[in-house]
Amino acid sequence: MTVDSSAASEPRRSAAGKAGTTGSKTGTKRTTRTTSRTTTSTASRTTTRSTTKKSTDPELVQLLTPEGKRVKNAEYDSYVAGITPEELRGLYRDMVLTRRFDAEATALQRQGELGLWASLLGQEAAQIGSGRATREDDYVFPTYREHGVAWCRGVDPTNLLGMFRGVNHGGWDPNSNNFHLYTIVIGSQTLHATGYAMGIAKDGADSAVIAYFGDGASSQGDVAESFTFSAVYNAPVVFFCQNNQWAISEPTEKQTRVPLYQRAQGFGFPGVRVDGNDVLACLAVTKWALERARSGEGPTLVEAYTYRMGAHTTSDDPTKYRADEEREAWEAKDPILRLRRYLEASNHADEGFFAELEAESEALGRRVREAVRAMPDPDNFAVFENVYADGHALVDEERAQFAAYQASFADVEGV
Ligand SMILES: Cc1ncc(C[n+]2csc(CCOP(=O)(O)OP(=O)(O)O)c2C)c(N)n1
Ligand SMILES: [Mg+2]
Repeated sequence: MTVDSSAASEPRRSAAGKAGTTGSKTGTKRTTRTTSRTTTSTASRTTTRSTTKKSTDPELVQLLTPEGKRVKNAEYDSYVAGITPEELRGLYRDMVLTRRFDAEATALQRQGELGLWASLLGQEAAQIGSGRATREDDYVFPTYREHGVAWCRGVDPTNLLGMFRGVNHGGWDPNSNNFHLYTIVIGSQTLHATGYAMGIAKDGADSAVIAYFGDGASSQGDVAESFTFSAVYNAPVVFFCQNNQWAISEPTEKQTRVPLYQRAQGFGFPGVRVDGNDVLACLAVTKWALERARSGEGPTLVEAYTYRMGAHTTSDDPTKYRADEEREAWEAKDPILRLRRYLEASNHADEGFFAELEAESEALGRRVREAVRAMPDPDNFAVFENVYADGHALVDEERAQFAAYQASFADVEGV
């Protein structure tokens, strides 16, 4: 891991319900956010949402402003206090390379090399900050968009692409990097994470589990069940919700009446809203939450407040349901730009560093492109393998039907 976790020296917080001393935690008497959203009556039904901060907005934990200014935070500073310039450059490098990889994957889909791609554009800080907060022995349960977290866990980026090309069902061994396979069934991985966390607690391990999910997933019953079980069993799990404001075409307002982090209070554990475009804040808050889990204090909900800059997937067209101004407002809060500004202002990186990184990014793009094009097509019958450990009559029947279907092409070719 790039970042030393020994800075996590702040005294442990008390258990659920007493955790909040700042406005950004649950358990405090904060007024909830009133959202101001005007729906346009255009044919495309795009929406314009207020991006100006109101006095009723819940506070974000923020350590770096969009202008790249370091701001003090009494509660979380200690978690990044020992961070070195080299580690800061490392976080920057992680975000730049992740974005480059993501752009390459999007281009590969457009060129017909991938069937689909789910871009993480805009969410680099949330993923790199939280990913770098994890320890090697922690276990990560991602959705389908956690390319930055995969990068932090040491999963080779080319391995993420096989499933999107349709040549395999996963592409990596989850136990090699303690990074579970991508999960498309929305919210279900939070249950897997909770069960896994209950298991490692029974084993007496001091590692922790982190489950990623989205604002849309927060409406799933699976997520509510995970919250209940993890709270009641005091499971060492961090629920990391990337609130990127959209669940395909549904805005967050359609998922919840309260800021998402406040949901945790009803289940009896702390929730925190962090600036999801601030890599330092995401690192600090996730370290804190993982420390709580490791020291037996149970689950935490972290809501990383961010924005999906791109389409939901390459099959989606966001211009049909949201206004350009919304995206433009979030562009000003770009996670990579703000760390660059900070690095430059504090003389932690020079032109040589940025130039080298640019070259490294291009090399990564090339490597990914070549690797995808060279991926062999799978054996047509591989899909029937590994369905049941000991085989199954129905699978045998389906395999036979498929074989007959394949054979039917031989006739056509022979005509
Ligand atoms: C159980 C289930 N229901 C519906 C879907 C279809 N679906 C795919 S992505 C998605 C939206 C998820 O939104 P969110 O949780 O906010 O994650 P994001 O895509 O924004 O990262 C939906 C409804 C699904 N994959 N699984
Ligand atoms: Mg979302």
